Formats: sequence, structure tokens, C-alpha cells
Amino acid sequence: MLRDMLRIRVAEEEIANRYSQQKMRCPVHLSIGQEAVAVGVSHALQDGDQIVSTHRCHAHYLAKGGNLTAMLAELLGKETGCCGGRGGSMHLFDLAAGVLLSLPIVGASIPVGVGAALAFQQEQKPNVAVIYLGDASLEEGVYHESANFAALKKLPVIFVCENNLYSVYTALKDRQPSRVLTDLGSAHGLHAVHLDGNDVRAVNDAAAIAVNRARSGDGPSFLLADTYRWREHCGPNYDNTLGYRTVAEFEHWRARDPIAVLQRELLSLGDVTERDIEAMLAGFRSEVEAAFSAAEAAPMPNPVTVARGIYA
Ligand SMILES: Cc1ncc(C[n+]2csc(CCOP(=O)(O)OP(=O)(O)O)c2C)c(N)n1
Ligand SMILES: [Mg+2]
Repeated sequence: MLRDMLRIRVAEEEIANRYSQQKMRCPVHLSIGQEAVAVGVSHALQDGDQIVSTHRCHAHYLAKGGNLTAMLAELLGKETGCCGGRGGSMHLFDLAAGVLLSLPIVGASIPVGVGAALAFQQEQKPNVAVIYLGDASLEEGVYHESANFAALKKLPVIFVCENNLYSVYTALKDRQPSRVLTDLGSAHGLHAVHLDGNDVRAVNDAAAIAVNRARSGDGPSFLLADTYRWREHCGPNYDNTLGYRTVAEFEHWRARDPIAVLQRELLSLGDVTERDIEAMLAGFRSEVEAAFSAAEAAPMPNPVTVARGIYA
């Protein structure tokens, strides 16, 4: 899990480093600071399980085994991108890896994830679907319709809500009455758990229980994972000067960096050394460098294919 979090961090930091070159012409919503949710959940899944994601999908896609070069090619608008260069950063999918789709319309991927779980149930497959959603999508009607249906049909699905406290610049407390957010899951009959989303082991433990329930026909779960996005809502920079959140709050969360937390634990147990971590980082830096080179060398889509995928 440490490896996977480091790999995602290195990939996203390199996206941030290169973003001002303006070769990536799509918006990017970085998951830096939130890696433990994607990695903890993915480590509880198996081949054949599927995920759906949102605008902030890089970590979900990579943690589930999505192809890195195809992702970077997608951000660069290339023919070899995972969406043919037509979707950009918010439309990552890799069917071979079980990344069914990612969608930028808040809430839109939720019913698709429920549909995937319905298909598993109808086809009597032993698989589960994971729906990643942000705190803001709990305010969308489609979340409630989907949760209701999933509970009614006892579908093998897990709603993983990353509560990073914000929808763009608007704090949760200015959008919702003060309440226990897991109630929005349990009210529909989802097995709801609240956990520290920056503790990858806590995420993994909770996900493993939820996956077991789903696989054994005990129905859907709702995991509420508290976490925090470090960078601006959309883009490579920090935006703490804007005033919608305080530097103190940011520093509080940065001190609880999910990667540093796990590293400290593993170092103190003697399970890894500083040198191991350096070696992992060096390996991921060269992997990301090579993936960027391959993606940059790939062709742009041929203009004659411009209408491909347009259905109306
Ligand atoms: C239906 C809809 N409304 C508004 C937007 C604009 N929008 C894009 S991301 C976003 C914030 C979503 O917040 P959250 O779900 O908590 O995810 P986070 O960005 O915090 O990861 C909004 C409002 C959108 N994409 N879709
Ligand atoms: Mg949010």
C-alpha cells in the first residue's frame, strides 16, 4: 500500500510540475493528500471487481491498476489515451483493470456503479462494484435514488465517500445542516462506517469487511472517509491565499499526510528503511518519466476521426 500511494503521489506531482507547459489542455483535479482512500480500498478488491469514479479520478484509476501511460496520454489529448484523447483527466477508464468509468458530472457515475453491481447480481458473478463519490454528491438526488435501489436489491456495491470538507470553495458546513453524514447511508439501509481516510490500514480494514459483506450477499455498504485535498480544487497550485479555508486547517491536515503516517509506522516497525523508500521513489520517478515520454511521443488523434463517439 505504501508503494501504491508513493507511485500515485509521484505521478500527480509530475503532472503538477509539467502542467504549466500547457501540453495538458484539460482541467486536472489532483488527489494529492487523499491517496489512502483509493489505495486502501483497491487493496481489498480482486480482478473482476469494478470501480466508478468522479472528476478527481487519478488515484482511483491508478490504485485499481489503470494503465499509467494511457492516462498521461489522455491528459495530453493523444490518440493512445484511455479515452482516445477525447476525454481528458476527468474521463479515465480502463476496462481490463476494472475501471468502468470516471465522469465529471457530480453524482453521474453513482447509478452506473449501482448498475454494474446489478449486473454482477443478475449474472451471479462473485464480484463487487465500488462507487467513489465526493461529499458534495451526497447533496445530489441521484445519490439517494441509487442508495435506495442498492439497498432494496441488496446489491454487491460499496459507496466510498471521500469527505474532504469542500465542494470547490464551499465548506460542508455552508452546504448541509450539521449532521452525522453516515446517517445519509444508514437511512437508506446501507451498512455505514465512518473512518479516518488518511489511515490506509483503517481504510483497507473497513473496505475488506464491506467487500466481504457484498460478496456474501449481505448487501451494500457506505464508507465515509475523512480526508483533505492539498492543492487547489482544479489545477496544480496551492490556493490557501484565497481565503475559503485557513492555512491552519491546511497545516493540520498536511501533518496527517497519509503517506508520512504509514512511513513512520513502517520505519518504526523496521518493515522498511529510509533507503527502501528512496529506492521506491527513484523507481517511480523513472517510471513516470518514461510514461510521459511515451505519451508525448504518441500521435494526436487524426482529425478525420473527429466524429467518432458522437451519437447524435
Ligand atoms: C452536477 C454538477 N454540478 C456542479 C459541478 C461543478 N463541480 C465540479 S467538481 C465540484 C465539486 C465536487 O465536490 P465533491 O463531490 O466534494 O468532490 P471534491 O472536488 O471535493 O473531490 C463541482 C461543484 C459539476 N461538475 N456537476
Ligand atoms: Mg469534496
